[in-house]
Amino acid sequence: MGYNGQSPGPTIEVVEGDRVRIFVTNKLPEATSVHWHGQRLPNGMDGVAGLTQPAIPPGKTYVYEFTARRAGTFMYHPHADEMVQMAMGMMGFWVTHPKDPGLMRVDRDFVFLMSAYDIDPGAATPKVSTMLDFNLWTWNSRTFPGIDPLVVRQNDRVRIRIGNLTMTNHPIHLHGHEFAVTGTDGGWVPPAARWPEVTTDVAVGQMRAIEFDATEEGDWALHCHKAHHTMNAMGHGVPTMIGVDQSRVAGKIARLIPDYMVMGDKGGSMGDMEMPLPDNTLPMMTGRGPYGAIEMGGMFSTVKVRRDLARNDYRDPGWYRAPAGSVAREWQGGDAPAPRRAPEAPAAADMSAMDSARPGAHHEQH
Ligand SMILES: [Cu+2]
Repeated sequence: MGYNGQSPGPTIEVVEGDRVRIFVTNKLPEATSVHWHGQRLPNGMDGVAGLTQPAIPPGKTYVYEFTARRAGTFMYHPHADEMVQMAMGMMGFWVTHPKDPGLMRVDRDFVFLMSAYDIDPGAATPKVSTMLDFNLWTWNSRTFPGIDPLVVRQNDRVRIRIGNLTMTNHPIHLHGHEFAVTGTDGGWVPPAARWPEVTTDVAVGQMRAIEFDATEEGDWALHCHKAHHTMNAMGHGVPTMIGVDQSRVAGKIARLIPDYMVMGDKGGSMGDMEMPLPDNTLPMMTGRGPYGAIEMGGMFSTVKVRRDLARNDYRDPGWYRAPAGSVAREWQGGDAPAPRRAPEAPAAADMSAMDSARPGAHHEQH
């Protein structure tokens, strides 16, 4: 599904003040509409089926027409049978550039739309009645390692626009740099109202533009901070096996099920395991980096900051080559210093002395 055969649909880019006419032909077997999320427009162009227009019947073409009055970042999605149509990937991005090209100028301007799907391993059709328990968390309907890196030149001013059309919030975290939220669905954030961040939560139905100066060379992780959002489909309700000795039973099961794997008695690390998977199933997490497995899937990518990119050449430069001596390494300097323990807790008598010094601390005893 999606729009024009893709999900997300095409990113629509216009300039502030442009008069825009959009033809929407409904090739679905059911009615639809398109809502232009965040736009200032005539009420009848807002795309809420039943409220501001009749739903677009299957096979019919409707036209939307309005002036892009405000610069910023917007989204579009159906406002008819939303649960089904959005679960099937119908959504897209809209960027209205400022009329003054010098306003909020950046060197690199990225957009990605977050969407979530619930697709059983081996299946191809998303479950359309899932409310919260999705199993694929995507940027532009892709999961890591299938998401391109964001390639920038050192000292570039970088903007990343992030829209959330999933059913939960996503704390988006950037490594190695501080950023400011410079835009929301409501427009640019005035400079005096910004503060430095390394993580910003993007709530349901929201859009955030973050900006930073890419001063630090390297391959910097950019990801959602919910751990299960950087994984692909996995069994729900997997039991915790840490500390369980499965060695005796494993051999017996393997005689019955040749592909059987002992899982997780030392932890859940899956990055280096090759499990047999049903067709049409994404591995849970399989990215590989220069130092081994990157145990990530889902909402994860990298911002690759390089000093030596040719002008306007933003092809993937490969992995960062760290200067000698600047990578975490095994300690080879003789005995490591002994770990320092926390000082002993104060004796009970001291504790009560401290408590009684605090006004109101001993209410119960009085
Ligand atoms: Cu998330």
